[in-house]
Amino acid sequence: VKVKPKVVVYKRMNEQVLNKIREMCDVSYFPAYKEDYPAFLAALKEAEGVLGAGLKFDTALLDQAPKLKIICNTSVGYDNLDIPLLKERGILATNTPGVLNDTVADAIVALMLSAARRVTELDQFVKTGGWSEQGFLQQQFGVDVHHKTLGIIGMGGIGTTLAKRAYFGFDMHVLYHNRSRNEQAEHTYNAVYCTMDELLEQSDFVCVMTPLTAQTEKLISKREFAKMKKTAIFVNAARGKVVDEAALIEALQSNVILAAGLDVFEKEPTGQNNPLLCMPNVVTLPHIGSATAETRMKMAQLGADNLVAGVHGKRPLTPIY
Ligand code: 8YV
Repeated sequence: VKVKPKVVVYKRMNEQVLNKIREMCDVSYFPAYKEDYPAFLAALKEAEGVLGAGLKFDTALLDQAPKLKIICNTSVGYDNLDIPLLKERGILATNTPGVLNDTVADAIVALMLSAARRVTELDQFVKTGGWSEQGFLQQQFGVDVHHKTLGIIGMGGIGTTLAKRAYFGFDMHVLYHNRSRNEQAEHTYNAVYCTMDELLEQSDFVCVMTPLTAQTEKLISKREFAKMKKTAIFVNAARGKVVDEAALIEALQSNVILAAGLDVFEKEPTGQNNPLLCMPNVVTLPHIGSATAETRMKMAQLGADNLVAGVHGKRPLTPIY
């Protein structure tokens, strides 16, 4: 009888996907691994593959997983992995690119519109009885999105999908700054490649969508906010650490920019004492950019397919290297 390779799944996973993995692997499932860490480590010690998101696989943890052949993220971001270290140890690594582009781009548009039209603030205004006959309707609220300029920092899969929505859905003028040119976006959405400063100075909406790397940590800081328009709306659905959060707080408090829409934070979950949570012109989401039922299913399925392939000596579908 062929022995099934041992794997660890350390993130809550759809039962249907889990059972598909169980057909091919001996699964140790930890939907809340921190609550049962000794058992998690014991399983990791025997595991040839792991599936989940967000857990930092540093040297210390890898030393406790001597049989590991593959680490599979159910996320497009892989800042929890030290790729050179994994290469050195001959451990494969995979992520889930592409399947979440539309869902995350939708969430970014939701943040843009909510911040521009002050949806969360005005929703509370109505629900707490603020809407009365006395003169409310004479006041102007919010700013337009259509026909404005959107600056995308990081024109990868999600950025390009966002550019499509902005260009075709809202008649926006799209600028972008990227490590390399994106001819498809330029041709299809008339996106204009520009320097970081040109983008910051000309954009009404600034959206950062880069991966978190040593080069992008605190990429957007005091200097960048100062370059933005006073009417600029800043959106981050990448990683919190791509932004100097103290500089963002200061820029909002001193009206250097108008508003922000944030799906990610330097520290997650972000504590109640974070000033960003007390600002009416800041719309916040709990890192749910990709978190729709349909897309999380696709991410889980892709992660599972990578895992099963990797522990059976086959090339995974979406390897990082
Ligand atoms: C993940 C994300 O769901 O894909 C990413 O990189 O940030 C989200 O889609 C999150 O990282 C873990 O659940």
